[in-house]
Amino acid sequence: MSDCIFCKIINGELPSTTVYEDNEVKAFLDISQGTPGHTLVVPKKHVADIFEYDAQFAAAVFSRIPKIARAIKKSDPAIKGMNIVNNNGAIAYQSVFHSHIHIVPRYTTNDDFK
Ligand code: DGP
Repeated sequence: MSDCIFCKIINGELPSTTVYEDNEVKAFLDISQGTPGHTLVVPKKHVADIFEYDAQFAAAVFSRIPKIARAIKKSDPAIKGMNIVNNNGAIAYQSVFHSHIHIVPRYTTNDDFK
């Protein structure tokens, strides 16, 4: 999709800080950094939301999450947990309409949460 921010990040037309990448997904730091290390896992194929996933695509995308989450957790001993969130539709607070999964690290205190 030519006007999609996340397609442009995946294609290297826009900068991002890559956390992980393979044939199916790219994971990069969320620009908002809700907490430090807030990461988006984004399928390389442009799909708007979960309603466009079939089982095989879902398996490919979601199977990456535990590995990426573990790597982020390992990167900082202060990370004590994580929220893993997938917003679908404007009413559910989706603002970028290229499907993505948020990984939001949680620390000893949540004082840094915005
Ligand atoms: P959502 O509201 O679930 O659609 O989340 C979209 C997220 O995308 C939001 O937390 C901010 C992030 N975001 C928006 N534009 C950019 C960008 O250009 N670069 C990066 N890294 N993140 C972005």
